[in-house]
Amino acid sequence: MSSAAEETLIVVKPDAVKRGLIGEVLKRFEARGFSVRELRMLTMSKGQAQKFYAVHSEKPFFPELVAFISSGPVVGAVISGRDAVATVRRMVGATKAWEAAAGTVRGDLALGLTDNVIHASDSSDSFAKERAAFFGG
Ligand code: FUP
Repeated sequence: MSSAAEETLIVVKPDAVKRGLIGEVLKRFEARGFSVRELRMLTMSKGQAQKFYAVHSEKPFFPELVAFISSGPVVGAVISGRDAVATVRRMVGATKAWEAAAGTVRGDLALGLTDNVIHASDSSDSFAKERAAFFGG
């Protein structure tokens, strides 16, 4: 049994903020037993978005991704708790929201690909980089 306390980053994306889903998304992680450690609403500049999504910079969808994530306010939260990275990713669901299982954030709230409601770090290494890109420093 794994019980390591970890931190991860979620970002409630512009589509979800516009739809009034900030509380619905955060509630799910709190209800599961995670704690919100840091929380901020901001609109990313194009440069900040490029840094945040640097891992995808060579992908064909990178320009679309950067344009979308910087298109309006987002809410970033550092989520803390047992096995946070993997468990939060399971709660988020499949990238293509139409393929995401019911009960996951995307499976219950989204139908898009780029506009798929939420980002969550895929490793502790990604978390460190994304936290720096989102909160600064
Ligand atoms: P995920 O980790 O599930 O958020 O998904 P990925 O890291 O594979 O992709 C990062 C983001 O790029 C996803 F939120 C969706 C978006 N994306 C596209 O917009 N087009 C694609 O073809 C693939 C991914």
